[in-house]
Amino acid sequence: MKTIYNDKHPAHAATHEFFRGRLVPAFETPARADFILQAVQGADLGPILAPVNHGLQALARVHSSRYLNFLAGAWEEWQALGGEGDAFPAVWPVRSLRHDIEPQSFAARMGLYSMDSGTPLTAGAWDAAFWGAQAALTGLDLLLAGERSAYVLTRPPGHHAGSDFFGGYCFVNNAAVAAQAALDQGLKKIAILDVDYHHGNGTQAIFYERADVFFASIHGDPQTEYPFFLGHADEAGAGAGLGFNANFPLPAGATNEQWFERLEAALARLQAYAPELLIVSLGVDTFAGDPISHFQLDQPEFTRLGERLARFGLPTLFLQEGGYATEAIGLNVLAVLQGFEQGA
Ligand code: OKP
Ligand code: ZN
Repeated sequence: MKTIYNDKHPAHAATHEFFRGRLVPAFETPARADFILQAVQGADLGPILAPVNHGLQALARVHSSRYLNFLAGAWEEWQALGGEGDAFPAVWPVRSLRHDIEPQSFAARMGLYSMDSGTPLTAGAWDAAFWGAQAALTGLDLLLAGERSAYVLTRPPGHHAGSDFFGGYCFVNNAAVAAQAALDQGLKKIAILDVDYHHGNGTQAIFYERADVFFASIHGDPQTEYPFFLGHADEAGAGAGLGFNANFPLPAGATNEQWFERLEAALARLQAYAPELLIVSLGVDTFAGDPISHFQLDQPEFTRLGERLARFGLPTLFLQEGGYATEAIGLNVLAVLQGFEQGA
């Protein structure tokens, strides 16, 4: 399996994030991707390629242009204001406040375009996120040229980012960009399977009213787990998209048996949809040792996941999402990818 490595990822390097009332060391760090790269290289998984620039247009197919313009210039604006350290939002347009007018104030736009205060906007966030999406598009190219699978090694992750907001460490929704690009190149039905511990609210929302992308997700119950405000089992899609969204929330602390049972249920829904391409939002924060999550998967289960996805039998694009047990992340990801290769 080929890996597309976003070598611009270190440009996004937050030192701290807000957690329980104070700044704590950031969980989403460059070291995560470094460990994965090391594991992929050490195992000789296959060639490691650089992303090819497909331009901004592919991002604009799923993100609003005012949001992309904001992201591209945010660091400069923050610097011009004398911002010290990373930028964080502090005010949000909640219910009854307006979203149609884009305020001049940078602080106001930080809130308009974000969903939480846990996502530091750094000097290199845009560069890293832009090239992450390019890496996803490059991986898609490989599949469209006939490869059976590809792995996109990138950070920051993408699945929480909506059409016009960042959050949950995410800025550009790589899975959505890749799915839309596949449709734009003539495919008709795309399946996205999100196995990250956290519900992929951004991906779900982007395709919620559409029938050409089926989004299925297994995740910690939003009653207690981030992103809290989306990811419930009754979210089935709307309008033309009704019936093309499926959520499988599990309580924090769920067993591996429960997790694989939900995986089967999710795959059954996707299979009935008869998609042409599978995009996997591959978070490995389902790992038993993850510091911010509460499932129990370990390396044998990650291998089993990879084998099962191989038996699903579709061209498969793996996109890196979460996973915060930094020292273990490389072997956890590798277990999925090698399981996939073995499960051919
Ligand atoms: C991103 B991805 C922990 C607070 C949690 C948000 C979690 C985002 C997870 N200090 N903040 O889905 O792995
Ligand atoms: Zn996650």
